[in-house]
Amino acid sequence: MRALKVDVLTLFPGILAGPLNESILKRAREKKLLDVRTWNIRDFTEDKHKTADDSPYGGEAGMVLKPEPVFKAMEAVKAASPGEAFLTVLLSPQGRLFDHREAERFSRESRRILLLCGHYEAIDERVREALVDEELSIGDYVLTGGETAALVVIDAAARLIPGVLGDEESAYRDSFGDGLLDHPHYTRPAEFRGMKVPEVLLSGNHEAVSKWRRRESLKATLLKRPDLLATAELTDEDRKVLEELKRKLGKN
Ligand code: 4GX
Repeated sequence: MRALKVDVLTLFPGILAGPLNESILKRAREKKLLDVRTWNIRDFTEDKHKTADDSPYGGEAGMVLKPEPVFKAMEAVKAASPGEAFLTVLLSPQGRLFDHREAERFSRESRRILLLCGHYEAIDERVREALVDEELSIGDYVLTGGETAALVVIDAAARLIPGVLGDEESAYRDSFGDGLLDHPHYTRPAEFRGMKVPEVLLSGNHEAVSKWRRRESLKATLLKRPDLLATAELTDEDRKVLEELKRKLGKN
């Protein structure tokens, strides 16, 4: 049985608690397919004010996460799983961009994944140098902290673990697997306020439905995210359909 094992180091474990205790992630944890442990960095401070941050050397604005509590916390995480290997990941805007491929890689990772979430503007560089294997970013924008980024990574990787999604849901799992955007979906009624469901979906012709879906995926990708076509898995038939769509949509 494959499982995703994650330790999250954070100053605000409460940010993760809600999302991990709802819906699919909650069920995955109950089924032992997802094991997430959160650790509060503040518990590893030594002074009576439990100081985790300090002002930067060299005099600039903002605060920096201190190295001592992070080193201590990481030592405690490792001591709690003796003999286990870890992949330590820092979430920050300076990281390599996290995408579906990275999610796949994490979902197949046998080591425990240690996610380090900074809150404040920065983290002491000695943490990065001594403790971090990889630095990842979930996108080119700035968050208030790494916790929401850690949740994105956990969520995207967990749903790829076999058994996390039910049969009904897992049909959707591949929609990014081939690098294309999803096709449109419809449910009852067949006509709603004058808006009709495409005829082919009511036809019962499975082959025609599959062709329609593929075509719609290609169309959505061409119109909304043409950059994805460069790396998508395309058949010769896909390429023909794309050429035809480009002509029709005036994309040439
Ligand atoms: N994708 N942030 C981290 C503080 C920080 C800065 C530098 C360590 C080093 C982000 C993102 C993100 C804001 C999380 C700054 N910690 N994380 N935080 N985009 O914007 O992952």
